[in-house]
Amino acid sequence: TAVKSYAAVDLGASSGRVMVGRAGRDSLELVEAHRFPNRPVRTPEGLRWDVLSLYAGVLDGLKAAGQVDSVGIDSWAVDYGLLDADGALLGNPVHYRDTRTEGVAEKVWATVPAAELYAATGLQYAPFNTLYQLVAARSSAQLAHAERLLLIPDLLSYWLTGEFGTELTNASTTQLIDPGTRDWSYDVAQRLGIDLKLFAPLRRPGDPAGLLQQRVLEETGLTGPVPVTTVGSHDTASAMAAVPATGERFAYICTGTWSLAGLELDAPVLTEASRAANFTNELGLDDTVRYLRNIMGLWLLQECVREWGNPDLGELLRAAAGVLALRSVVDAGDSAFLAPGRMPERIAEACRKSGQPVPETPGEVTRCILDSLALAHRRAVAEAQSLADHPVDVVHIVGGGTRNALLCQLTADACGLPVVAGPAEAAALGNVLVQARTHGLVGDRASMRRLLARTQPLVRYEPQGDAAAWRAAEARLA
Ligand code: ADP
Ligand code: LRH
Repeated sequence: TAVKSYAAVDLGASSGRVMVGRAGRDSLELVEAHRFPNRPVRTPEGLRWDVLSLYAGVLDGLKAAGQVDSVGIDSWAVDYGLLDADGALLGNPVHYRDTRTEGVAEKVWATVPAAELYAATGLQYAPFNTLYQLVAARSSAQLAHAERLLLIPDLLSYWLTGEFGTELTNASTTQLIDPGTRDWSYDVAQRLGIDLKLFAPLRRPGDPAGLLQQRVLEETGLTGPVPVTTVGSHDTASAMAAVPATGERFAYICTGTWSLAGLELDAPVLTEASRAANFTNELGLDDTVRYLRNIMGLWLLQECVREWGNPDLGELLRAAAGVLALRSVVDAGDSAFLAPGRMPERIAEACRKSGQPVPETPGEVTRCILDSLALAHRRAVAEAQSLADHPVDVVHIVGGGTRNALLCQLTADACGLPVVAGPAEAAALGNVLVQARTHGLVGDRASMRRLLARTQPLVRYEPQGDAAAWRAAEARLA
């Protein structure tokens, strides 16, 4: 039977990669063509993405990938580039961890109260939602000169094809989409003075997104025509599409720079209790809702490792495994940990403030981070089930964090549920599968998941240890 090759461009906050997926009716194989660091730059104006270096990585990756039948692009959410009337990029895209949105939410809520905003958009409060970024930029010269706003994957797609579009799953992270109509929230935008004409027309996973331009073909050595196919361009939407669940009663945790923990639902949960618990309703593939909470994730560890001069991760995790469990925990959902810098000290301060032993060695700090993440996973999985009235009996972990066996075991222990870990490159696999489906190689979402469960190496962790210890640790943070 036919096997086709798809290039998945997947840009995470810590690294970008171009993966090649070979998919057939009963086969799925993923190989890495090229991986490159994603290093934000602190300029005098603030924290910026080095989007040209990312684009160079994409071109190198497509060259290394060789001839493919189609290309799909996904990346982290919320951020964007602005283009002038000539289609030229205006400045470097602002990083969602930049401080420009500090204090902006209060201004927004004075016009559209937080409860109304939640009812209209279903999005959790996060200072970096595109809506707050645009309000923060309202009087900037750059925005005044902008004709077009392209979310990061749409910007790269534009550079590759010359065509504009706004992909829906990622658009749902702007806080300008109504999860009920799956169209723009015209009223919210108008009241906040956000010009929706900046956005290119919406497109959905599976829609054609143009062909690689002649210059791109020359640069990459590919032979045209090579189509770009719209995928779930939000990395978390693509990762969810690659959760290898075999039933309906599952929770998922996408672990990488962030931990995104929650459920796949048919309809948004817009209750006041859900808003108070800060759960978000982002849009997934095929009219699904990604009901989840953002947890700081392995960002906490990445920042410590950077501060410690990049010691070996394996050794650090072995040291952490030897540290007394649940000695001290921090609230891994706290946006106090959002900004970069001084992470070991900030974690120590949080432990001191809550009257717990202060972790000193890198092994102790690492253990504190992993225990805290597992505890936040437990809370999110439990609260999502009760807020959405959707019980689960298994937790799927996907993303880079599946390579961290200690984190997976602690998550199983904390949740009191079996954990199935894998695939690690879930976003790239979801990206490949949507391309394969568009070109007729796989069927619906359930058959995509069955294919994953059959072909991808997965590791199962049974819950162990003392459930009371997790309850007690949770109480310490209350
Ligand atoms: P993102 O897409 O957000 O950049 P990834 O999904 O690539 O993130 O996950 C990156 C994280 O995965 C790293 O920060 C690290 O904590 C973890 N990780 C990657 N490789 C390993 C490994 N070999 N052992 C343990 N953890 C790993
Ligand atoms: C993960 C992610 C997450 C968003 C964050 C900004 O990469 O896309 O879903 O909340 O980045």
